[in-house]
Amino acid sequence: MNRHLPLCLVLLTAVAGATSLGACSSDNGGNTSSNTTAGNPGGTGTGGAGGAGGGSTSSSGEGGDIFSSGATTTTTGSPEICDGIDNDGDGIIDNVDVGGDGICDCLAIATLGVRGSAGIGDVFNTWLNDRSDNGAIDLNDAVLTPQLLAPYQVIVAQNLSQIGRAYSPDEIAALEGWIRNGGGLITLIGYADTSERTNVNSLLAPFDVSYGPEPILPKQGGTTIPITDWTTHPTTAGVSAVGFDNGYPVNGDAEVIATKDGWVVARAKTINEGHLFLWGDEWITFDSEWQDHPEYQVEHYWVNLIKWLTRESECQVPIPPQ
Ligand SMILES: [Ca+2]
Ligand SMILES: [Ca+2]
Ligand SMILES: [Ca+2]
Repeated sequence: MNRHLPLCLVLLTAVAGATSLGACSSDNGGNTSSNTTAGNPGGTGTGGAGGAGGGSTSSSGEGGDIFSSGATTTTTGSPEICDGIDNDGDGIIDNVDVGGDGICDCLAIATLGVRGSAGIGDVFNTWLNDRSDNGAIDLNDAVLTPQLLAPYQVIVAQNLSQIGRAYSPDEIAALEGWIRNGGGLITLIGYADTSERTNVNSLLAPFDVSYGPEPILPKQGGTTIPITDWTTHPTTAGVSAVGFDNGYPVNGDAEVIATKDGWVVARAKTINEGHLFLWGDEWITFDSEWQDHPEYQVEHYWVNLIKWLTRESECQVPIPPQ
């Protein structure tokens, strides 16, 4: 899937870290407006380990049981690197997490639309850049095509009302096809634009889910509304509360993940190897929500979400205890 990544790592290895990741990011999706300027120590470390890759051809011998879920899976002894191959033969492609932060270092993630500004900070800048080699690629208003979407494992739809057009049937079909082929999409809402449901609901229509028209759960007393009623699900493990402010209900044919005051505020759906998650708000994207609210587990929620959205055979790394 992330077929551009190996070149990045080869470059990093060849020059012993002298090449910045900025050079890599332009190769990954061709988007020059991304925020991937920060060098990442994890990338250098995994690149350096690539010298032992000559022995990785023995991984073919593990093919018979690579999808075994047992903890005693035999591995090849080759270090895992971000190259689209299961180098260590443990059944998972590119499962690298040098920092042990629960975010796969090889993760290929992109955002659509524009980020919110009602809170402070942005989960897709510093936080994600510190935890994966590539950070998040900002696709903003790019025309959705199969070629554009193919490099990414996870896509986050932010405020789609500012892209200056309605998504075309071809774009809707491109995103639908990407999910059915194993992509993971999470949609956010609640940016307080009166037309904000139109574009996101058009992208969601092929999956029979949507955001309802009722603005719900505005802040009270200057603080977000705690969401506390959760379904047992991989995305909610260890999560007891996160904040919500002025979002929309999540309707349609998908598993209920969270509710508040009779409204469904999150749903999840698995489509083939792909995953779809709808959250009824955008306040989980603001760093201030987990810095100002020790009673919330927003950061842990994101780690859970990104892992669940990522295809099960790729980039799966252990989630550390909180
Ligand atoms: Ca592996
Ligand atoms: Ca690999
Ligand atoms: Ca990481």
